[in-house]
Amino acid sequence: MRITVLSLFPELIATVARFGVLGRALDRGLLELATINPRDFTDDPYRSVDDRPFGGGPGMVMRVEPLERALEAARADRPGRVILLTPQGQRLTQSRLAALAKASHLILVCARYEGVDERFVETFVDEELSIGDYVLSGGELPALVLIDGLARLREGVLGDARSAEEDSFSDGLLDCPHYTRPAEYRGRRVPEVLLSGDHAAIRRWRRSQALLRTWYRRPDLLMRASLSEQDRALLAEAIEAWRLAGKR
Ligand code: 9D3
Repeated sequence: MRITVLSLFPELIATVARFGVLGRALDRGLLELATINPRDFTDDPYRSVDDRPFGGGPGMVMRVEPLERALEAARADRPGRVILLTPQGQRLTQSRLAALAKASHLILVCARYEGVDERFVETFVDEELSIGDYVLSGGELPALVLIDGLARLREGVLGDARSAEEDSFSDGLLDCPHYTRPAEYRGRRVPEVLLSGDHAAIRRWRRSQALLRTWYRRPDLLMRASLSEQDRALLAEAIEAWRLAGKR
């Protein structure tokens, strides 16, 4: 899979992408990342990529021509799905990530200033995505969020010990709590079941904790999750234990 990012700050994308799981995926050729700067496609002496909004008002708008030429360069040797990162987009979710991970070429367009000329969106953009309802200063960090999420879904990026399938959110639930040594820290012991060696009991405990946490912290997720009869029984039992422990 190739990802081409159109950005006025290509070094920001390239720098962040060097680290961790994503960096290793790029090193191993499991993912190809290219950046294109629309400023390199301007034709005036000031290399201006933005201009004042028709109708007046504060802020500047990204001009359509440098973006169009940058996009032409991005598609020169392979067509691609064009995604604009914008606060006006559909919310990025794990299922949207999974769908995008199947593409052969994604072209991510990052806006700065107030946004891009709407005619660019109408003419060239296939999909508009937001990463959440808060105000950032541009599309670069959202693009990196998207790229990071995509990289972990590519075959071979994660070790086979842990598949992307068993991730939190692929089954619509939050993750269970995790512990490592020491077995006691400041008088707090790790839940005994995790030390028991009883793998069926451990699996049940983890599932019940995932269900309980999702019920308590993110009831919105629980509403959409498809729970088995056994899940429902586990959750009912966990809620009862939680109430008896006086947590509420
Ligand atoms: C404060 C400026 N706002 C006008 C009232 C509009 C605005 C324009 C440009 C708000 C944010 C941005 C820059 N943001 C993005 O390009 C962006 C974004 C975001 O801010 N939040 C969540 N997801 C995304 S994806 C792209």
